[in-house]
Amino acid sequence: LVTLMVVFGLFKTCFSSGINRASFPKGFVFGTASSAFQYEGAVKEDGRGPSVWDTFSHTFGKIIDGSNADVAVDQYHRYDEDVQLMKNMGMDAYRFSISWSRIFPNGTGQINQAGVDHYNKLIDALLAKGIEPYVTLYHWDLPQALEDKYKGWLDRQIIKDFVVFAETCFQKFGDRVKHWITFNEPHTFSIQGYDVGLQAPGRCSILLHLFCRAGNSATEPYIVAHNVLLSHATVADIYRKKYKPQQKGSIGLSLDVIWFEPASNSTGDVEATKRAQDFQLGWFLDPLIFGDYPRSMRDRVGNRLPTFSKFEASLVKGSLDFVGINHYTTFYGSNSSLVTLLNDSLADSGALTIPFRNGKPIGDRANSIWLYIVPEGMRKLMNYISQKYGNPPVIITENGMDDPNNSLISIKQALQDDKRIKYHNDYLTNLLASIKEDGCNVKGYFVWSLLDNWEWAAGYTSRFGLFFVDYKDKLKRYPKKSVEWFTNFLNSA
Ligand code: PSG
Repeated sequence: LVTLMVVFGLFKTCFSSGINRASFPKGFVFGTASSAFQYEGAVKEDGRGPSVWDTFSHTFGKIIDGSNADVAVDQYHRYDEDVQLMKNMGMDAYRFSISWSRIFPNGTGQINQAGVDHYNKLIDALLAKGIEPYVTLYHWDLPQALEDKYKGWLDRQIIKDFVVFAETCFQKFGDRVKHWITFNEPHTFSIQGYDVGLQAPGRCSILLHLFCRAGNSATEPYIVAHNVLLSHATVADIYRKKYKPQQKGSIGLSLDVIWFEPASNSTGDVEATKRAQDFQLGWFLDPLIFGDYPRSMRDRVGNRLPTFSKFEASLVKGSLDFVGINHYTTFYGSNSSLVTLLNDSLADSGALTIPFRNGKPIGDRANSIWLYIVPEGMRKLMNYISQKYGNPPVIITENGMDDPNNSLISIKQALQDDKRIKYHNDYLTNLLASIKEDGCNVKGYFVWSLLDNWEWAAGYTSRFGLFFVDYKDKLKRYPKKSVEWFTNFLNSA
């Protein structure tokens, strides 16, 4: 009887809602995602130059476990093995990023051929196994040289240097790479890097510069975001005119979006929740689709918000073939002027967004303090984008959850990730409903992440992988139960 129950239980977790690849439209892409700094390691090999994240992670007190990504999960050397893992699951695609300072160790100038060779090998290994590369050009690892030279994203010179880096990638890899993501989460790195200082380059002015030596939390996040938008648009324009006609690829970017649910149905909270979404998704997607920042941002930020010239506005507007969305969680939104005390960009929205109401969490929590599990948020977000922005093609470029890195439990226990299976099953069920029942134009889904990896300021304390990485034994990879689930999902029917 016990055996029967176990078998039945397994059956239930595996097939409960009965969805699988065949439930999705033909051609829908399934993949896993990663980024160079979190995966590669080999930070001093083959001529790679340092990035702002090397500097930041080696600064005392910035990473909770005092770790760095000098080795990370060593994908620089183990890409063949990792590609085989994707292949075994039946994944269609792999999203990874190119380290700018491997290609240009000084950010500009001389190309480092060894860096180009590495990505050629990775791309060829993927294609040899029938896996499509989706390439992110900028996943936060700015060459330190450009930070030193002119403060990186704060200076307009960055646009020119990013264009050279991007064109080099199109020239070297564009014969085989057909999906380009210029930027990963400009909202996250503008806020974390320049408003609260919790990520590289660690600039802020909150709390009288107690956390950060330099920075201006009221202006710099907006300047950074503006230069990112202009960089994206310039590169997209060049790609479409010079490379796309032969290479026939597509170009977009990835935006992090928390779904916000009004904390109450009061007008104040409902309006505040709309503003919160303007200040997160709208900050980037309004310019990219409509050609300007949201009205609420222009009104509230005033002359601290940079403006687009007529030419720039027309360059930015429509500069996407698809919208990449990194979606993990849902928070409540409420009206609040309390946060203005901080005198930073977060205060400007006049909205408080937190995962609690009356002391009760909005959903079950994963390991990250910001990651609450609310699967319906996925469907609501897809509908919001479709309705507000004219149903553009969307790719979910990240979705996933983490477990703690718990050294007290055995590997065998750590592989039993039923919570992750349920997370993906439930988010995918909602995504499917947004496509099939609501008509949202979603084209693909990438799991964050293939492997456990180095989670920025959280270091190695967080495990987002479908595969467990044994940091104590030569970085061996072990499939969690979710690997079996995805293998069934992708190969049945
Ligand atoms: C994404 C979304 C939120 C916070 C952090 C991220 N959120 O909803 O509050 S960062 C993002 C990133 C990747 C990370 C991964 C997990 O692109 O590099 O490892 O998500 O944090």
